Amino acid sequence: MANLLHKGDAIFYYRMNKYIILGIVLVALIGAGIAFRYFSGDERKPLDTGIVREITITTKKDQWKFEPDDITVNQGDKIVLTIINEDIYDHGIAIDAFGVSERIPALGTIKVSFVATQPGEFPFYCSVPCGECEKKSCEINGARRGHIDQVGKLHVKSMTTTE
Ligand SMILES: [Cu+2]
Repeated sequence: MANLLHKGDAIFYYRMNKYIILGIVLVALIGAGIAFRYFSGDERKPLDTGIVREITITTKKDQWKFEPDDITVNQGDKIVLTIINEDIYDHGIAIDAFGVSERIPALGTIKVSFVATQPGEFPFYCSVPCGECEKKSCEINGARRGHIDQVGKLHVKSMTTTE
């Protein structure tokens, strides 16, 4: 059969082969890329270390303050918060980034847990209107605090090497 091919045909087939080989190489590269992503634990996949981190937070009596109000955790850890309300009125806790929103009943204790999947700095705050300081006795350093002051920060340290 080959001897029936004209010279032009041979060049045509040679070029076609080049494109087919190029195509195969391309498909193989893309496939390898997908496989690498899949097996190497791409950082866009939610991280879950299986480590449980227990933290206790207290809402101090008549201070409209979470104690502690600055918390650092590792990405991928399961955070179990125990929140103790020292006040005779309700408070709340919300961490929007992790879908946390709970009421903390007066003089009550609640537990909330979530996995800190994404790294960064996230605010947490009281999500239940709880009033404010109305008398001299609850002033802190000459300032009267209230619901809007009851905020904190959650730092989630990245556990991937890209950050
Ligand atoms: Cu409040």
